[in-house]
Amino acid sequence: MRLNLSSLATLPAHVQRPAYNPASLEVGIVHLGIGAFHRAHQAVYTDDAIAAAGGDWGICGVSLKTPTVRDQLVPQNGLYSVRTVARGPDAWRVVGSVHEVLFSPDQLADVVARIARAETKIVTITVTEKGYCANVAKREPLWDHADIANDLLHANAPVSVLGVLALGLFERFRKRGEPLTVMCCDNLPENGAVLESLLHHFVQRQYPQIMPWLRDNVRFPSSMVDRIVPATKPEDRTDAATALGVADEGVVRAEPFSQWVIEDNFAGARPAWEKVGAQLVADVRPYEKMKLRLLNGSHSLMAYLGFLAGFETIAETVTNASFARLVDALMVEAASTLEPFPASANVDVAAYRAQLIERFANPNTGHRCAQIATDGSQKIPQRWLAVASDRLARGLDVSALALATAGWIRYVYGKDEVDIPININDPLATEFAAIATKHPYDALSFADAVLRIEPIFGALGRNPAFAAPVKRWVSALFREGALAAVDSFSADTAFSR
Ligand code: CS2
Repeated sequence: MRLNLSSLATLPAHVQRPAYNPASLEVGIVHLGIGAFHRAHQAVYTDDAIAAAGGDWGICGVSLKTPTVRDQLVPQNGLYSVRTVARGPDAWRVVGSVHEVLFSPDQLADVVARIARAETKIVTITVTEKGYCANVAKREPLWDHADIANDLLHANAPVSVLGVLALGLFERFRKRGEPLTVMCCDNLPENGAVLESLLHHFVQRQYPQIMPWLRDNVRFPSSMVDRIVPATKPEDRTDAATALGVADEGVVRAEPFSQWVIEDNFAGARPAWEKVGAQLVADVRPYEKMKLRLLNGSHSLMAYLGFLAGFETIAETVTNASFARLVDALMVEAASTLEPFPASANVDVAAYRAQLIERFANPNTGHRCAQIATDGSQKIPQRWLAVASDRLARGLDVSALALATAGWIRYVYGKDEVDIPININDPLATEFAAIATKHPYDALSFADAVLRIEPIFGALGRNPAFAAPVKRWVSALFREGALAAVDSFSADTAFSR
């Protein structure tokens, strides 16, 4: 038996299930990029909001790159379970908000029709940082990126998120042109403004005739999303079968914590997300900066150095005392660059930091360093390098950030500490491999060449106040390994306090 609308009634009592009839929903939201994160985050808020306040907020989930999720969820009528991995026993719930799942390369016409339908009020997006095919600093598409180049040439067979969205918007404009909200839910600073700019640039080239409508009718609120959602493990499927009594191919695992801060800037109606824990605010920037620089910054730090030191997961890494001190030092550096929150927000950065350590240390999350280590070229600019630039501009030191950056550089060298190749999953992987081949085991020249990759480092890579300590740490990492380097950093920090 499979989880689906007919088996829903057979679920054991301990499994939370939709407090409404999922079959009766109409689609009000199109979500592009229906991976595990969306299913454990926005879809859960929407499930709760429908239960709390009703509304036709069914989600049409779209995959752009692989049909896996569609193939898992269509036989289940969109239903799937979320396994919440706390320190105590797991909790299971079945989510009913996903109404339909499409794979855009196979079902493009349906995707476009969904975006164009008047009943669709909101498009949300999680395609990861690299999915935008963008120069984020310039807020412009990478015009020579293969996917963007394809979409400019074949407007009716787009493969990129910008191409699919532009085609859907063009169709919406041609039909009745109702206003629409498009909300980015990826870990990018000012993600709404970035997406708006990317899309405007793209549409300007592809469908210039809709620009006035686009400017006046389509809103791009920013949002800060947070929940640690590791990749689903094989045991999640076996355990789901036991917990639910039916098979669930779409199960996702997630930590108990969840946060969603949304800029209150919608073109039309939206689910009552504020009734179920989301915060609707005038300005998301202070929240997103705190989350990106403290949570994601620490994550990336642990991912590279923890991996090199031989740790499998974030929890193992953060429970090592030297790593804990390094994470703390990175958070101190990052915290000094945050923006003030409005007094009414009631945010306590010290408590937030302590809570992060608790979350990282949850032994049941099973969040692998190797998973977070992917796509570093797309992540480290907003997680670390912006922090380093801010601090250097104020004459402050960048000790922990320099070691973090060195850890990433050592990682993209592509061989671990016992010379086993590392599978570098990054859009710039070929570039890193070419640099490594040119400078075999030459820590300084390798580091120097990587620091000169302009799209990642910009001017910071040429600033000796940053480059010099980074290079020193890269040498130390090649010489002594990550564990020894982190130990010596931690000993120095302890000494200097
Ligand atoms: C992680 C994030 O994979 C990564 O890069 O840092 O996915 C992180 O788990 C989420 O942003 C938490 O909200």
